Amino acid sequence: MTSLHGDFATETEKPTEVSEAKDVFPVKGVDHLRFLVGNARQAAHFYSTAFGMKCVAYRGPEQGFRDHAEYVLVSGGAKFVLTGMVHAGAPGADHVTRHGDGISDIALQVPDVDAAYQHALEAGARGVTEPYDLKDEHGTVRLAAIASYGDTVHTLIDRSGYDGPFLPGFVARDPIVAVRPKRFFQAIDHVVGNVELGKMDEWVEFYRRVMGFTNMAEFIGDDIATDYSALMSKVVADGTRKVKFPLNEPAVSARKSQIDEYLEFYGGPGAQHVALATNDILTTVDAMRGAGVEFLNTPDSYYDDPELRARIGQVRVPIEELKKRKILVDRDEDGYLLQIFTAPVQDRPTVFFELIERHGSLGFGKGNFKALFEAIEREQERRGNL
Ligand code: TYF
Ligand code: FE
Repeated sequence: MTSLHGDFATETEKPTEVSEAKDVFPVKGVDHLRFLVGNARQAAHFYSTAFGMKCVAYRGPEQGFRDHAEYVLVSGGAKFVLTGMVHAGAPGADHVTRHGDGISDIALQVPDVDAAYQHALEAGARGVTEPYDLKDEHGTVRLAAIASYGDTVHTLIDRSGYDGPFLPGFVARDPIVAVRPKRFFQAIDHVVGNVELGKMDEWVEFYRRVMGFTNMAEFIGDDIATDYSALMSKVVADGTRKVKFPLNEPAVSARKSQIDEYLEFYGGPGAQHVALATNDILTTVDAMRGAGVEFLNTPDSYYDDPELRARIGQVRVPIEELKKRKILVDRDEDGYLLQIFTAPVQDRPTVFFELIERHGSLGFGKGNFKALFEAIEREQERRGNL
């Protein structure tokens, strides 16, 4: 039986002081996200029609991989792998039982898999799969995997010796639906993790120690947590800020935190939302809504607030265009951003997506946290989970 992350599993805890973490663990970017789902064939259809993604590769029983059907979808530089279990005993079946559809792997491109893996273990990370090669007629890819929060892993990938459709073993395949003339988004902007109460700083420290990531200025501290919503959040990023991982934990409050709701329904820590970078959020939101994707509502009062108008100033479209579509806007010292959030994309109130159009701003929409969290809480209430 093939395993999703190789057959090697070890418990290695060897925390050592590492001074120059960044040099031993340079990260080139997010290679792909793997979604473990109940039905990859239908998920591939959803991400093709509703997210405008293009199916480019496949691997399954037809290629001799008897456990899984895997569809690779791309939109610009963003790559999703949708993995479904072909029979009950397939690796990953328990993941879907416990978590529902979710993100099992945030795969990172690194220049030297062996060095990165060794460094990660020395810094206290748990090894999931020792470095190994995948080979076919298109070349060789080196991979390894380390554990992150919950059951989430980071596969480490060096694909410099390969020029095939995705990874050795995968075959190129035709798109599932006619390819859209214009892509909906072109990159993964950030991937957010929800961790348990009191664990946020431990995971911030994990990314610092293991990957040399540093804390970005923007975070949701006690002030915002108590005023707006019951969560705390910090952002870690690599030196180039190409890879950004905000980390949330629930905060103690009178009502059930949105993070508590996630943890309860996901069955533990996991990836909460994926922000997709677009350069035309208006067209993308229209297309996604037209394809049946639900977005969180923003009350008209948000747009009519004179304070918001003054703070935002001029953006590339009239505010009315944003109001029509419930798109949020925030500005900081570097510029502004437009953003909008989908409702959860599966039955469980767990994983959702964000669309983000950046114009200079490197932030995450701090000015929108209140409006956003109120919208999330309205949805929580509708589900009876507040
Ligand atoms: O990634 C972020 O930080 C923003 C805001 O539960 C956010 O998208 C933070 C926490 C949350 C939902 C959105
Ligand atoms: Fe976000």
